[in-house]
Amino acid sequence: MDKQIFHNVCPRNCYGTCGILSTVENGKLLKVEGNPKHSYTRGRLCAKGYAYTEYVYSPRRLKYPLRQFPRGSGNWQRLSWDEALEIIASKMIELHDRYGSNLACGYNKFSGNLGILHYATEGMFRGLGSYTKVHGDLCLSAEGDALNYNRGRGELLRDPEDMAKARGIVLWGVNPARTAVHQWSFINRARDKGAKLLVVDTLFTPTAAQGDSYLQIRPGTDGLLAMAALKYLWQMDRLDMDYIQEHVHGWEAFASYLQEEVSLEEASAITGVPLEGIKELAEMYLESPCATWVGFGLQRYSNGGQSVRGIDALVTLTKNQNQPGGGLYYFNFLDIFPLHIKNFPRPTEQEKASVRSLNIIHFAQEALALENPPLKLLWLAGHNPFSQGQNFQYWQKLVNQLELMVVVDLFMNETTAQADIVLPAASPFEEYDLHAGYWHQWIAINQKAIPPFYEARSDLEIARSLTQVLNKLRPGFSSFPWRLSALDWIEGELTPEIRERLEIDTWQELLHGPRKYKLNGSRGGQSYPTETGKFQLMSRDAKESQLPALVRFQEQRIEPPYPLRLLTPQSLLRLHSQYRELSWLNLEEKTDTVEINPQDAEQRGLKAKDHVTVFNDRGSCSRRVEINAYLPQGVVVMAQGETTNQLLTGQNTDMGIHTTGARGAAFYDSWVEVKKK
Ligand SMILES: Nc1nc2c(c(=O)[nH]1)N[C@H]1C(S)=C(S)[C@@H](COP(=O)(O)OP(=O)(O)OC[C@H]3O[C@@H](n4cnc5c(=O)[nH]c(N)nc54)[C@H](O)[C@@H]3O)O[C@H]1N2
Ligand SMILES: Nc1nc2c(c(=O)[nH]1)N[C@H]1C(S)=C(S)[C@@H](COP(=O)(O)OP(=O)(O)OC[C@H]3O[C@@H](n4cnc5c(=O)[nH]c(N)nc54)[C@H](O)[C@@H]3O)O[C@H]1N2
Ligand code: SF4
Ligand SMILES: [Mo]
Repeated sequence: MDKQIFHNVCPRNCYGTCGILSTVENGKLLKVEGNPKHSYTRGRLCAKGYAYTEYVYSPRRLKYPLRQFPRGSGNWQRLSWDEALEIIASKMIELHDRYGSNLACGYNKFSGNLGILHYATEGMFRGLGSYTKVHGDLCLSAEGDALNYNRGRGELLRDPEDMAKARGIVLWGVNPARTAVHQWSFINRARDKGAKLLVVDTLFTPTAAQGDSYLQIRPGTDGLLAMAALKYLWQMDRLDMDYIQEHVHGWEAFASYLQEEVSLEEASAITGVPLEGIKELAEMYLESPCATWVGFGLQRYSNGGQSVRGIDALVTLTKNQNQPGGGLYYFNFLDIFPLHIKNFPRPTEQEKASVRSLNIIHFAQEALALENPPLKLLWLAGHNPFSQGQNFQYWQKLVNQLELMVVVDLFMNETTAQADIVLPAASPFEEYDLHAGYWHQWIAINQKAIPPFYEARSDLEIARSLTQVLNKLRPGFSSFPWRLSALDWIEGELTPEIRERLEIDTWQELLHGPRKYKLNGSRGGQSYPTETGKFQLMSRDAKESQLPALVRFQEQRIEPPYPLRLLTPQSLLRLHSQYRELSWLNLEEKTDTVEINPQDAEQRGLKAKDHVTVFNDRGSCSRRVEINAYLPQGVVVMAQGETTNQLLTGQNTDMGIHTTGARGAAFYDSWVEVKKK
């Protein structure tokens, strides 16, 4: 058979959402490459993307449904799909008959695959009428609310490709050298035309190493740095007061705050950024258009949202938001699809059924508190909470309470190890799907390019087949429209309005390759959908949410219970806990070290390679010491996930309720001590 080329999409929770061209021969995936027609991916993938040919055929991929008996024993038995689905369906029906509703059944799904058809898991539960669901987000939350308070609801819609037009770029708490490698072609295009690159990060990252300037900042103090930069510009008479009068609400209160409470010297002492650094940063904003990219790292603090409000004020008060290529870049989700797969119409009595919702960040703890009925069946998909979550003691208790725990995944991991039944998920090459990124503006259909690996099924196929079994055992049990295929759902999502913006007549045209979604012009920062129609330095909504009404620096209120702050950022060759199985990606990742500053090490009598215990009142981990002279004092770094996350303290970010239904996870508000073994 001839070689065929298919269009695929990397579905990870990643800035890239890359367009892939897959070469297939005799049903086998031979090669993957970036789609050159995709103006964001531009013919490239990251190392994880290029490893898909290993990923798809990895001998460690799950091939069949499996049952573990007893739970946690490692004693796995192969099941047929019929057997597995019948066990699950019978348990659901039994729980329904015992409790008189399906509330004892719940799911917790997260970001393993961000394809639209992966909402099938939500749809499958919605079909039950009553059920227990999940809300909130482990990844981001605070920034969305922060920007709503300042600018009103609505998307930012900065096309990241426009960063190429900027005359100055500030990368603030973002590490694209690891987390968004494709952005470099746009950053470098701007630099080729003379743009300066300034990086603000607590860690001297590979991104910082690329900067013309690097400002090392103490964790959680970015709001103060932004305030100090604004104070400096104001003192130097470099703010356009006419513009501020016209477009900004709350200037008077803000000005008296700057006047009375912000001192450059004090800001320098608290942030650790020297005075010259504060001035250099401030002056970047006078080189309009200046692009500021605020990453997710910055907001993983109990004052993270308030820090973002401050940075946003710096961007806007210096008039950069209006400039082509300038302004604030952040998460840029095209929230355009109707998502019929999780919003399909149901019978009236089901519409009235009650649903319980748990915050993903405190899922296990909240689940344990449920009564009448307790949670008895849990379905996990696209999520590895036993590695990436926190508060494992609650998770363990929850597992003990469950009568059935089902996990859908492609590989065994810390979470499948706790399951009764594990169902093998299809890889992106084995299913149709539809994708919109959360950073660029490309929309794409992911084609089914190869047959499923052994008995793997997509989350949609699993939802369809379980629904069928439920309705066979108990007619009318679920209203999930199981007859609809992947392509039926995709057709329904590509509404006439969306097709118009993609400049296609029929949805099938998208099968021939991704398209860029045309925006209806940009708002340009002239008027804001806020209560006052202006950019708000003072927000009534914020005040009503018991937050500071004014944009200002918010000190962290937590008294550090241990001397060293633990940072656990993303790593280059992992996507959180994913890809550990692949030999191609196992070159450089160190998961057994704790990086520590030389003075902190000396105080504790530690030398490189020493075996140590990193601990707090939550738990303890064995690690080897790595001395890192670039680390600020008082900060240690460990790879996230696995055992590390037992040390997290479960704090919330200050904001997030409006955007995701719950405040976010302040992963970096965690503290530890290190001692020699
Ligand atoms: N290779 C790879 N790429 C990924 C991922 C991955 O796991 N691996 N994960 C994806 C996902 S889900 C996400 S959410 C994104 C996240 O990607 P980014 O938005 O880049 O966010 P983080 O990597 O969490 O943090 C960015 C930087 O913030 C810095 N930082 C921490 N605290 C502070 C602070 O107080 N102030 C300042 N100024 N900086 C601080 C960290 O040192 C880090 O370098 O990456 C995505 N891309
Ligand atoms: N310490 C610390 N912890 C963190 C963070 C941090 O900065 N520090 N960052 C947080 C962030 S930003 C995030 S986004 C979360 C990520 O949290 P998770 O989403 O739980 O992380 P992953 O390890 O990516 O787990 C996704 C799982 O989905 C599976 N999967 C992939 N494709 C599919 C599919 O098609 N179907 C199904 N059913 N499963 C699939 C993968 O194999 C993997 O097991 O971690 C958070 N945890
Ligand atoms: S992990 Fe991110 S950058 Fe890498 S191929 Fe996937 S979407 Fe692209
Ligand atoms: Mo994330």
